[in-house]
Amino acid sequence: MRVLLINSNLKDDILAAPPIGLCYVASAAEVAGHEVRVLDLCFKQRIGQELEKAIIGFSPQVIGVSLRNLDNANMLRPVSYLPSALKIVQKIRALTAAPLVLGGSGASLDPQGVLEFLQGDYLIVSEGEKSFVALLEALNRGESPADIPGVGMWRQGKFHVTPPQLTSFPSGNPRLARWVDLTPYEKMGGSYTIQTKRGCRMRCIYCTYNQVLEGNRLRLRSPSEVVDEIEEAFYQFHPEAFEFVDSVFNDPIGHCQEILEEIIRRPWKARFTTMGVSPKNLDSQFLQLMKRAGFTSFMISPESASETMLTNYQKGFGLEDLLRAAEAINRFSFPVLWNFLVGGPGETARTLQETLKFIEQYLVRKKGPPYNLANIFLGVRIYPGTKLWHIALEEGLIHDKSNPLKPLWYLSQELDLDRTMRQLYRAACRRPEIALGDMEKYMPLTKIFGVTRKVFPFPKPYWQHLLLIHQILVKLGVRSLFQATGVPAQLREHLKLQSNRPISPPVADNKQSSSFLRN
Ligand code: B12
Repeated sequence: MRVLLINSNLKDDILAAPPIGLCYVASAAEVAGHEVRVLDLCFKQRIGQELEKAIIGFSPQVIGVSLRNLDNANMLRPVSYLPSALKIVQKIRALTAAPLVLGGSGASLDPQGVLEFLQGDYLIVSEGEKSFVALLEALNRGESPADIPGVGMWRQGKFHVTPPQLTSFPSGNPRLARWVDLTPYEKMGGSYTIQTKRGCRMRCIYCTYNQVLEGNRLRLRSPSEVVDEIEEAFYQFHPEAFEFVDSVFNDPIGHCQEILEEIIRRPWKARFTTMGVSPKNLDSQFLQLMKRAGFTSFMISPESASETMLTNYQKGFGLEDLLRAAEAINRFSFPVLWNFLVGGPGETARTLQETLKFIEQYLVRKKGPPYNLANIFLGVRIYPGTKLWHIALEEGLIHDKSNPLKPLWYLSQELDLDRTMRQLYRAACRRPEIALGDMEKYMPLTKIFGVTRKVFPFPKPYWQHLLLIHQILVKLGVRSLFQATGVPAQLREHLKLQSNRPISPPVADNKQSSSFLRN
């Protein structure tokens, strides 16, 4: 069949992410004998014309659209990506009657809601390779795909979905650069992305990885296969850096070490980064291995530095692990982006103070250049299928008709919002190492890095330079102006509206929970 796969993610700033998931699906469909084309709409100026060109010239028999993000999961600066995705789908519908299949992490988080909102014909929950290929075969034979694992669709007016089967890593090399032009991503400081495993065995109460997206059964790729993929890309496309996109890069530690050792054994030298490093098993020896393999930066998400909150979030590590990791990190010169989540169950002014104290004690380096940036988000996004969803239901923060497509937030009722905002702003105005979620409004300005890169070739990834920008802003006193008055009142109003159960439900009654990946 002629299959057109479209990336609807238009986020084109320094966090631009090449659509690796869509490439996995494209490669699987091609291997199965289909004629496949990929249209990446990120960085495109004229979306309508791009769609016309791709659809009219090719006459696809099936169209797949990836929805990576529903929103930016940031309560202080909420942005929904659904309106732009809807416009893309509407344009596609105006151009062709080909069946439209939705997929991607955004689509998997609320399959029924997304299928309904984006008016798709089918939706693939969780990983796409096997389910999408089976769906194509069923459509080709004129059969119903209703029994294929991971397929969501309308049946007799009702939403029907079958649980996905996540038993092994379903494919090898997604051949990212075969499908997508990585040049604009590289200009924005992006990297060639690599996945070494699927599944996450952590049990963080708010997280979707182990519940909804990848399941909690680890499915590891062989280290040599992973490094072969890197090697092939290194010689063919010469990317400036590679980025591992695993949920948690260093779990299981043995598998991760084997990959790093295999990289070290190869004759080339590449640069690496990743977003998913856990403080558990993070010591000087491991960091040394990362450095030898070519790591130059990474992200880490402890979410809190309060023992109470680490327990409440079920992070799977304690304060001792975190302090040991921070001390080890400070012995190296990696730029590190630390993510913190303020406001989960049990958060109080005291637990927040413990986190801020940790940041001041461990992330503000006493001597030498600063390398740590603490990114603090207030409010925890509540996703269906997670433990936090049930906690929020019990506490009345959401109700049984809550619509997950609208960002829903958990904010500890033990927090005084006015005081919390003061605590956060004061800390952020004092320390350039602290960025608050509302700084995301300046994210589009980061495109300047892409424009000026020839004159100022800053090292990549560009997020590490946010620290310099914050330093300048703090010195100039500009950061104190950011203190948005009225924010606590707005947040309170949002939470009130969110907890009000509507008289007529916004979503159909036959809604199913997407928690079927839970063991
Ligand atoms: C790594 C990562 C990042 C890295 C990306 C680095 C990079 N260069 O790519 C960084 C840290 C930069 C990042 C940033 C953000 N992220 Co992020 N990220 C992830 C993470 C952990 C992995 C994504 C990934 O690459 N997976 C590997 C690929 C292979 O998997 P996949 O995309 O899901 O694809 C499979 C299926 O979905 C499906 N599929 C995919 N497309 C299609 C299409 C069709 C047609 C079909 C049938 C199937 C299909 O098949 C694929 C193969 O099996 C996910 C969580 C997760 N575990 O998935 C969050 C996640 C995607 N991120 C999320 C968010 C919110 C963001 C940000 C908006 C945060 C922010 N405020 O800035 C930004 C957005 C960045 C952007 N450009 O879009 C959310 C999205 C949920 C939501 N609320 O909408 C997630 C799900 C985490 C969460 N909170 O649950 N992220």
